[in-house]
Amino acid sequence: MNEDLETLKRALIAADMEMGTGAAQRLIDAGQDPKWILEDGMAVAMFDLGEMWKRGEVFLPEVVASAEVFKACNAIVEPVLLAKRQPGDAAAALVVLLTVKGDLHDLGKNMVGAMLRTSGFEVLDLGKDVSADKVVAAIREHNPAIVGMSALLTTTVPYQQTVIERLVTEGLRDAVKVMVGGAPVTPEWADRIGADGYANNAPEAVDIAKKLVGVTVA
Ligand code: B1M
Repeated sequence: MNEDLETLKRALIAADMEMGTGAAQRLIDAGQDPKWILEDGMAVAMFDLGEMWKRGEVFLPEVVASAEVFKACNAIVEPVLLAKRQPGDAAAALVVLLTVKGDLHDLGKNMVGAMLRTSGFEVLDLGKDVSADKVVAAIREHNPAIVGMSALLTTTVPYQQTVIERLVTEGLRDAVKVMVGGAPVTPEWADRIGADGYANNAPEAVDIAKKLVGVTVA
């Protein structure tokens, strides 16, 4: 157990900006792996916060505040992650990344984007609340290898299917691989909607993206 990582998790849950950014900085200064800080620390804390929210132990304003602390800590950790960028075999591959229409959750999607960039992918981030129209336009304009869709709400997950169906009607489905993710998304759902890949977390998203563009994963 790392004391600073535990402090960072506690700070995210308590929405304590000073404690959070301080712990994130100490972890970085100590040379800790940014992927580990993000996945084993920050993502876990937000999941725990979600469970507390479900149990009525915290409320929306507190979650909004925690998300702000998350962003500030991410601003300390992500540059170190990106500095480790290894162009590698995936360098030529472009990923268009987005959170689907109706959904404003973007912390996980941003984490996926950062880890893809670190692993040599180019990433065009369309942001959150993104419509199928925008996805179609981005594919036509940028010709990506992969479209990656994140969804965090049970009410917005079906929009991943809407986008895939739209790609079919636009004659674009064979031009691009589709990867889906987000906390409520399952491998079964990904299969059902005909996605090419599903990932449970950001490091896994990198492995799946590499497989989708034909790069051997060690
Ligand atoms: Co919201 N929220 N939220 N929220 N929120 C959840 C999702 C919820 C599960 C909380 C709960 O009730 N326990 C619940 C959804 C319930 C449901 O759908 N059945 C919920 C709700 C209800 C809501 C609102 C409706 C609340 C309201 O207004 N009454 C509202 C909806 C707004 C909207 O989107 N239209 C809302 C709002 C918000 C905030 C704005 C306050 C904030 C988001 C801030 C932001 O993102 N900028 C927020 C937060 C922070 C959460 C929780 C607590 C944490 C989400 C998060 O950031 N996790 C969340 C609880 C939970 O998820 N258990 C919750 C950290 C992040 C690193 O993890 O996003 O899962 P995650 O990403 C992971 C993996 O999923 C994966 O990799 C990431 C890294 O490992 N992954 C991918 C993600 N995308 C991927 C894409 C891939 C591959 C992997 O390929 C393309």
